[in-house]
Amino acid sequence: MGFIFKPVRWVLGQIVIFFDWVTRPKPVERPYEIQKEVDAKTRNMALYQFKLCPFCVKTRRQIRRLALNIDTRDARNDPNWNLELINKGGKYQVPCLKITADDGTVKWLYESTEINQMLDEQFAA
Ligand SMILES: N[C@@H](CCC(=O)N[C@@H](CS)C(=O)NCC(=O)O)C(=O)O
Repeated sequence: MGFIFKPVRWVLGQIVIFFDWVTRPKPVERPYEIQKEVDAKTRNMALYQFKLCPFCVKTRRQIRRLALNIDTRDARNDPNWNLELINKGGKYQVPCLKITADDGTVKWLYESTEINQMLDEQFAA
């Protein structure tokens, strides 16, 4: 039966991606200098994610809506990101936002709702 799940998951994923694309949110517009400050703050963030995961779509939409330039890392297909997420983040679950502070300390923030809330608190206009 396992062989059924993969294609079904793939088809559902494609549908999610399609509706995400059709209804994609419009990014906020900021004055150039303010956007530069925001970019400086998000430079130390990276989103570990899967392309077809609905929770990742939710967080990517938030990133788009807030016009954030956050690096996305494919934790399913890229073995480097996959291993880093498991070994340093602590578990194989996406989305996960890696935040590196100026002093080098790293925080791994799991759960789409928590990530979206944090981004909203920091960057909503
Ligand atoms: N409550 C979590 C759910 C995240 C979740 O279930 N992610 C799935 C992908 S859609 C996952 O990481 N699965 C790990 C795996 O495939 O082994 C959230 O909202 O972020």
